Parts: sequence; structure tokens; C-alpha cells
Amino acid sequence: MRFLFLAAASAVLSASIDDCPGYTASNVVESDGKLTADLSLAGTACNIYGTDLSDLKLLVEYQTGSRLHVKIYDAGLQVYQIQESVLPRPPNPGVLASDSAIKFQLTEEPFSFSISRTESDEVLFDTNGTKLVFESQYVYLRTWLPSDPNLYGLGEHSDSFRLSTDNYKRTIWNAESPGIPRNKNLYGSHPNYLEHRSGSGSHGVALLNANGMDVNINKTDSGDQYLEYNILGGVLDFYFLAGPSPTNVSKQYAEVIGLPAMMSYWTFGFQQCKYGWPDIQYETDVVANYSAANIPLEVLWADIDYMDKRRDFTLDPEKYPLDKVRELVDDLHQHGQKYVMMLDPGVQKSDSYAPYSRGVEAGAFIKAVDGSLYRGEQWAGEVVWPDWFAPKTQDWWTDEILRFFDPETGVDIDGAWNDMNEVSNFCASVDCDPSGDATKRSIGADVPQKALRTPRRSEGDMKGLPDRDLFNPDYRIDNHQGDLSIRTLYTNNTNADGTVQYDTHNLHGLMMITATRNSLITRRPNSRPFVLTRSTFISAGTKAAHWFGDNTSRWDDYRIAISQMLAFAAVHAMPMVGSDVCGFNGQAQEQMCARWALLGAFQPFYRNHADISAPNQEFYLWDLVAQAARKAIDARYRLLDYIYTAMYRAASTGAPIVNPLFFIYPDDVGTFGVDLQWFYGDALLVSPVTDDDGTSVTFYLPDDVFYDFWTLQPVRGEGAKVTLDDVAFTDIPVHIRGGTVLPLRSQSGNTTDLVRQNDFTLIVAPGTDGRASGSLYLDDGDSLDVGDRYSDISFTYDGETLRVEGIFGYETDVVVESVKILGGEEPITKDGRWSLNGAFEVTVT
Ligand code: MIG
Repeated sequence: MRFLFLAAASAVLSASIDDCPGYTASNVVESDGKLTADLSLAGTACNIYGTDLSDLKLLVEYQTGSRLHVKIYDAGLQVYQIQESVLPRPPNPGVLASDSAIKFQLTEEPFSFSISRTESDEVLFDTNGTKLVFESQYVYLRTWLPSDPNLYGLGEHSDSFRLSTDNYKRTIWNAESPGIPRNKNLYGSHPNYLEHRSGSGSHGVALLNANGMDVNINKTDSGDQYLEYNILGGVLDFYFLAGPSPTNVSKQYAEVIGLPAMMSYWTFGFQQCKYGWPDIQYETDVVANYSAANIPLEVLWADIDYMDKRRDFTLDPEKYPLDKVRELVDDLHQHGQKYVMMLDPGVQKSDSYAPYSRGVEAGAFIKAVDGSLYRGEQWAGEVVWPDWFAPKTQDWWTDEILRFFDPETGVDIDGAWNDMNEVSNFCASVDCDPSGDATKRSIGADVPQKALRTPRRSEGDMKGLPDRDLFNPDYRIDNHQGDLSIRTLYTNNTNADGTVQYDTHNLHGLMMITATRNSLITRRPNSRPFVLTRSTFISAGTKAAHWFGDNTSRWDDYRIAISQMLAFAAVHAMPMVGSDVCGFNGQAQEQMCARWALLGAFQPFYRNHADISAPNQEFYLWDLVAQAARKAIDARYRLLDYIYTAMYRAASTGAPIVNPLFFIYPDDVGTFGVDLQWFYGDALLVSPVTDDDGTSVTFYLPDDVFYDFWTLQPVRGEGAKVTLDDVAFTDIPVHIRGGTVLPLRSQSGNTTDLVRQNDFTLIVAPGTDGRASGSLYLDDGDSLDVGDRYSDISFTYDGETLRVEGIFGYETDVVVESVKILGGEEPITKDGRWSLNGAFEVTVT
């Protein structure tokens, strides 16, 4: 009877996955550092949201002493696996199971497994008592967890940094997300998490899967805590990371997915953008206004306003004439400033538009199922989108970039901004006719683009199972846009390599920034490319910076910017991130914008940006905000080498550029839930005022010695909350953590170029044991490959003598002109001129 009912109404049936048979493991083969098994369906297929696959394979690899790879995939190798060209898997050096910090334990019947720490047997991940479901359009796996675990990650989201564990759903599916709605899927997909436990530390669970999913975190009726994956396809490709420190997990994750891209020194300068600046003259005035207001401006941005009819690689002849744009860019460059322009993925479909015609010739665009170009609607009207899998797309894209951004004849940009790459399509439904009015006109279900077709498939190519419903799979993820194809590309589109958008949707942004980055390298082979992206996927940090999209000018979005920064920088290996300072949508209020100017100065990527419908919010427009910005930028620029050093650590080791409090104090339970404070780098605790229009802040100060960054006075933290009252709107509480040495430029400058010419002051902040250490990385700030022309200098202070030693490959005239030892009422200062081209010592008594 059940089957009859299923056949009649499978979509509405609330059948339970408990009815599914699970799998049985057999043919278990164990060799050094490796285990394989066959998994076969253990009973009658439940076909709950598709067709159960009868034969699976299990692969377990002890890859390093702290990394275990567990993969469950179809024996026929048809199920989609993320292309190696998009996400290269890490090498497998291989270790003996006995040399691994974590171990895999198999239960054969029903198939399940656990991951635990080798030494303590502490269980980290455990599917025992649950049944794996592996269907054509639904993959389900549940792990038990300790009650109310400390979980972080599973981005992109705008929820608390430490995830809710009670009836909480994290949907992961890249989507245009105006207003960054809470508890929803946003622009990027990062299905990895970090779990931290009091006493035993952190571990990481990275799932390399690109399909849409809901991750549910909840308790059973009997109170058992679990986390479960409900995925629309793909394979279970897990990397378990042993930690045990949170920082170790970050590093181990970066080892799996790739180290973050090193950013140029200038990208840490202050940047101003606005959607809706009327013309190039206005932009020129913005630069002049910043200068007149004495607020350093490093980078000016151009949104789609510069384009002719909103088309990439064109200039509006009236508002942005080429000679005027070139004049501005020249002027910026002469003053050490930079210019970044937007490039959208939607390419206007028009035979009179050369980038389109050349793209057609190159076969660079995505095709609909009937073989015609797949059309949608974007800023430029009817558009097509690049098929990043097609063999000539990269060359076509590079060629367009070289033509338009030619330094001699075009616009000599310093970076590119990739927007709308989720991909966003204004077509509101699958019935849209992009050549008409996409939002209103419907031409019914017979649109040729929409027709279902089963792409041809062969065994073993991992390009996706045939015969799937690529529009409306029976399992419905909680995509806030609705069905999978709403406001994006139809999920039945086939890519040039034969895979379908249903499986590769989440990769579009990553592939666009990869292509853009490659093009920028071709254009300026010796400079680090700068790309800012809205859409991200696993490993996007190896290519680009990310801003959190269209937030709103309100206090809650100011607060959530902190959580988003922590998640990306510490859990998703994307260091160069930040929110639109002062908020994108809506009207920025003076006091909020002043606070945000200060908050933004302590996030890695620092850009003020607002929507076309929002009033202008450049910092100089209010006295209070201008004052706050001057103070914020002055501090940020004096700290620039300190954060640049943290950037270098991120790019060379995977250590986070900003740190959640528990990364520094992993044994202090008081830190685990903190998401309104953070460490900028690993030495500066930032504790902004976060109440709406408030002037006091109650924040957590760990049991350690700190020093007020602004006054240098010592403050003893007691592992408790402290309250500061009367914090002016031009102030932000910042504390130096005891035990650290901060390399500060003695003075700020109008541009980062000028900052780089100033001498250093070393601030020595002794810890409770009277000691301190720190480091400084120096290079030319921009070379893609610095070779051995870099310095990596360590500072160690033993209570008497500061030792400065390390690698001194970057020759510089800049010196250390002052050493300040904190601790007393007044710091002890010793002045001198110590060269940074070699080791030295300073004894201060
Ligand atoms: O539909 O280019 O998130 O930063 O200003 C809006 C215009 C398109 C969205 C981006 C925003 C940008 C805007 N874009």
C-alpha cells in the first residue's frame, strides 16, 4: 500500500527516512593508512526522494597525522564529483593509522562509522544508530554530537558566529540575497564546520560537496543532539581535521582547500564606493572632498554606473567619457591611489556588442538544453553567461579585460570587482522570457530553454547521474528564493564538460573569480591580482577578497558584520573580508556611521559602500563621522604592517588574520560564544560599542593582562565582563594583549605608499610572566613572487632585552626609531635608529 501511495504523491508524502534500509559494508580491506569497503543497500529501496543507489564504495585515507579523508561514493562513478580543475584535492602523503591523531571506526551492519581521537577515544563524529541514505537526488547522513556543541561555520550566513543548536537549519545554496536575511542561505557555500570543546579542543569537519543542502542541527525527542546533512546530490567527501587547537583546525583546513591569496599592501587602505554616483566628475569630487576633509582615501571604486547601458567593457560616453576617466585614474595613480571597477558575469546578448560576438565565436557561453544560448535578464537587459567550463572562455575573458583595461588606451584599473556571480538572474521564474519584461511577462511552460533533457552519460566520468529532475527534486532545500532555478540559471543547463548546473551552480562565482584573477595576472604579471567577489565557494579565499553583500544601514547589520568576518576569516579560510561600512541599503545615521567607520578599520577589508537608492554616506559628510574616520584610519595605518604580517601568516600557514576570542583562549568557556569582540591579528582585542546608539559597552576581558591601545595603560582582565561608559562616538575600545610585541609605524600617512616610508615604533606589551613576542613581515607590498626579497623578523622580550632577529631579505631604509615597554604608569621608552636590515638587541632597564 505504501508503494501505491508513493507513486501517487511522492512529493507530499511525509515518509520517514527511518524506513530506509541503510547499507551493509563488506569486502573490507585494510592496508597501511587506508581502508576500503563495498557498501550495498541493506534492504528494499525506500526511494524517498529519488532512487536509492544499490552499490557504493567507502574509501578511508589517513592522509596526515591530523587529517583523515573519508569518502562515500557510487560504485559506478556516475554521481557528480567536483571537478579537480575547480577544486584540486590535496595530496595524500599518507601515514599509518597508528600515527594519526584521529581514527576511523567502521560498523559493518548497518554501515556506520565514527571518528575519534586516538589518544583519548573521545568521539568527534558518530553515525552509529543512523542509516546512510544515498539516492539519486538525496544524500542523508547524521552524526551525534555532545549536547549544545560549540559549532562554527557552515556559511555563508548572517546568524550568530556560534551556531544555534536547537532546531536550526543551515541551507547552503548560492543566492542573490538582498538585505542578507537571517537564517537563510546567502551568496556563498562553505559546508565546513569547526567544533570546539572545553578541555579537549577543536576539530574540523570539511565536506567537499557542491550541491544544495540543508544542514539540520537539533535534538531528537529524547534529547540526543545531532547534526545531519540533507543534500541534493554529489558524494560524501569528508576531511576530518584533528586540531586540537582552533588555529590548527584553520591551518589544516587551508591545507585541504589551498592557502589564501596574499593581498597587496594597498588593499588594506581605506576604500570608497557608491552605487549611483552620477558621473566621473562626481567621482573626482569625492576624491577631492576626502582630501579636503583630511581623511585618507586609498581606493576609489566604480560600480555599474560607469558602463554604457550597464554592459561590461564599455564606458557611458556621456557620464564617463574615456578621456575623463583616464584623467582621474592617472591622477589617482600619481597620488598613490587606486581604482577598481566592476565586472558582472551577465553579458548583453546583442550582435552589435563586440564582447558578446567574440564570446559567441569562442563558444564561451552557457547553452540551454535545446543547444541555443541560454538567456536570462540582468542589468544589461537580455544576457547570456560565461560557461567557465568551456575551453576558450578564459582566453575570451582575458582578451576582453586586456582590451578594455589597456593602460595605454583604456582604463588602467588596479583591481576588479565581481558581482552578481551566484549567479543572479532577474528572471523571477522558470517561465520568464528574457527578451521581454522578465519580471512581468510569462510565456508559459513551453519555453524551449526550460525543456527537460537527459544529458548523455557514461559510466565513470563522475559528471552526474542521468534521469534526474533538475528543476524540482523531491527533497526541497529551504532556499529563500524558492525553487532551485529561481532568480538564477536554470539548473538543467549543461556545461561544456557535460555536467549540469544542478550540480555546479555553487561554483559559478569561484570560477568567475578564478578566471578574473588569471586575466589580471596576464595583464600585470608581476602584481598580486586584486579581485573582490560577492559569491564564494570552498577555496574562494585562494583567489579573492569577499564583502558580505547587500546589508542594511542598521545596528543589527553592524553587529552581524563581526560574526561574518569571524566565520570567513577563521573557519572558511577567507581572510580578506569585510562588510559594506555604514551599510548598503537604507539611510545611514550619523552616529551609527561613526561607529561603523571605527569598526571597519579593524576588519581586514575596509570599504564604505551604499546603494543607488541610499543617500550618500561618504565619511566627510558629517563632522562626527569624519572625526571618527580620521582616528580610525590613523590607527589602522599605523597598524598596517602588523595586519599585513597577519595576512602573510594566513597566506603562508592558514592561521587566521583575525581571531575569535576562543582561538586565543581555547580553555576559557567564557570566550566560546563571544561574537561582538574579536582579535584583529592575534594581539589586538577590539570591543566596540554595539548597542543601538549606545555609549557604553560591556565586554569580556579574559584572565590576562591587557593594555589600552589608545592610552597604553595596563588593565588586568579577570575572565569577566567589564563595562566602559561614556565611549564617545569617535572611540572604539581596543586592547593590546599582554605577551605580544606590536610593530607600529610611528606615523600614519595619506596613502599606504606614504605609510610604508615611515619608521617603526615597537610596542612591547609584557604578559603576566613579563615576557612578550611578536613578528614583522616586510616585502615590496605588491610582487606576485617576492622570491627571497622579504624579511620575516621575530621579536622576543625576556623582561629585559628585546631581541630582533630572523630573515632580512627585504632591504629597507626604514628603521625602528623607538621601543616602548608597557607596564608602568608611563611606558619606558628607548629611542634609537635600529636598522631593519639585520638583527639587533635593545636592553631596557
Ligand atoms: O542588483 O552593481 O551587491 O554592491 O552596488 C544590485 C550594483 C547589483 C549588487 C551589489 C552591490 C552593487 C549593486 N549590485
